[in-house]
Amino acid sequence: MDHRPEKKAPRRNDYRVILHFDIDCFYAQACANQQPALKTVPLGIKQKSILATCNYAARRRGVKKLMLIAEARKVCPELVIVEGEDLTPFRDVSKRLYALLRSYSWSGKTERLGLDEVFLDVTDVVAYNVELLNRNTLARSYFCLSRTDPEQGFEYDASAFAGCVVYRCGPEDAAQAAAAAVLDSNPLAIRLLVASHLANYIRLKIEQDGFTSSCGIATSKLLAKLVGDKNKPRNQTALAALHDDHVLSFMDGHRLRKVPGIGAKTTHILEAFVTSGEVPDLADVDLHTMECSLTVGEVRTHADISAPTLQNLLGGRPGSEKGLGTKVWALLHGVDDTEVKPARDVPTQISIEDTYRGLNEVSEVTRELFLLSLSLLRRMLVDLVEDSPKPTWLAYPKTIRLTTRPKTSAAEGRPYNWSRSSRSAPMPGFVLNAPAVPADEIADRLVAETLLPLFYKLHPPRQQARGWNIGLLNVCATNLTGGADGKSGVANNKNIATMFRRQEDVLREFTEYGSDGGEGGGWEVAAAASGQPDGTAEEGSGALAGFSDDNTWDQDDYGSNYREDMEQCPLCGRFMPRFAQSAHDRFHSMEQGG
Ligand code: DCP
Ligand code: MG
Repeated sequence: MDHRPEKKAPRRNDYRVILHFDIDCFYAQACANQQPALKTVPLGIKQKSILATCNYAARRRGVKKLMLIAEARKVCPELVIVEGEDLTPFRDVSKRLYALLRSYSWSGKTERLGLDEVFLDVTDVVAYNVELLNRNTLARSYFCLSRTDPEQGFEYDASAFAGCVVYRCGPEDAAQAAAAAVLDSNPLAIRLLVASHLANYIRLKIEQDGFTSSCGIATSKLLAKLVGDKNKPRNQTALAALHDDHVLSFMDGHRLRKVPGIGAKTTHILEAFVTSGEVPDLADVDLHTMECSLTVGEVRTHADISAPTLQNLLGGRPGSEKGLGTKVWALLHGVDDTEVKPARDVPTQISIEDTYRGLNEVSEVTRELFLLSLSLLRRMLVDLVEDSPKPTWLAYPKTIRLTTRPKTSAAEGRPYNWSRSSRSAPMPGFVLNAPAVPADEIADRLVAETLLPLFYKLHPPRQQARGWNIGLLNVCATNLTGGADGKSGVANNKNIATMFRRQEDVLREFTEYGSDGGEGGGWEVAAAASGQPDGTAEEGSGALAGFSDDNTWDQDDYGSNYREDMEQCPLCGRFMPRFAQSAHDRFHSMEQGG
């Protein structure tokens, strides 16, 4: 008798149309816009000793994202390198581009992923415009961008797709796909075709704002993100996969690790199972040395793999997401029903952090807390204060939290989240005096009156003799109210000030200690985050962490050169050399909310 599991394929819903935009070499374009001479040279953006990114001229010469500066210089001696430590300009551009993208959404379903990626659910806009099509005059169609103002729109040729198309099982002539749409009257193909013109129009608008981008057009976030990657930079691709078989063959060719939602741990477990039939103990997993070329197809078609077996393999591990096996089984089939989350006007929290080689002196800690406070204030002013007609706080953080972590060395093999501990206090009312009072005055007071006292509670002066050895400081403005929850609307300065006075009387301080993660990895972070007494989420719980368990929607291939000293980020699952960790921590801390 055959005991092979039943391989029941999950059902895919194709009723949505989703666009995934990704700005090309984001930091590099942002810098080049500020210094146009950089537009024509191979350009790398430096953070500590690595390249956060590089432009495509540099990539053509062999430079890669996250390469060591020294190596990049060797590969491309003419590479121009620009400092990219200060993320403020990138965040500001990100916010502006996001607002532009949002303006094309009718449903408000516009979700950011990191600083330079946005999903738009345009199902409603597309359905409206499909209704408007006249089969006899397709080449002279008009795309309505507004339901109420017919003058807002553009002319387009609806007899052809805009940009590239992956049709049936591979990239084929867009004309063929258009034929499927028009001649065969395939409603899905028609919707994707119409959406491809909207994507093209929006990309042009982004270009008018100075940025080229890439876009994927499909029926889920998963498929849109994967297909958008097929033609980069400055291009777009629609996945006109009209039948289950087409979707499966599209998925099958991808490396497992490239699938958003399938992370390093999952990949490792599945690889061991597929290649040797063994189920590895997670404690034995050495994700640092993991190389995996396993494809989706190899796993999906494996005789012993099904939804229940995946649930056995992946589910039930400490901290693992409920239903992980079923989710992975769905992803292998190109099925992803997760919604594009509606936009928020203000972030849920704002945090700024940096890493250090071990701070031990009060003066060092004071200086760093001051710099972090300044950045935090700047961020708060950008994200929470509306400038016109006069500066008005849209939302206000009721709590300020300080988190620290000791410095560890690579040799100790500590997980990223090891020994993080935090203390929180009410946010002092004087921060509201910004922007009228200069930020450095407020930052000075914040350090002296709030942050240093919190620091001493975490690290009593009597312990200084043993060495505080601070490896990370994070200052977080959290527990936002006002516009933040989308309910209370816009608050004005006066009642915010009243609120501050009241809460300083009422709010009690609380302490939380980071879990000593043990095995490390994102599951532990998620667990640590869930226990926030103020009900807010921990760093990374914005776009990225909202998506996945042990993994990320935003993965890169970090190459194999750095494996000997690699560390996995628990927030997004990326591997990176330890020296890159600091820049990467900051990358996450800057991308929250908004
Ligand atoms: N970034 C970072 N550290 C990482 C990943 C990204 O600092 N580990 C920053 C630099 C990038 C930006 O975020 O410019 C966007 O990340 P992407 O992965 O989208 O990379 P790029 O936009 O630079 O390049 P691409 O053209 O491949 O999208
Ligand atoms: Mg990008």
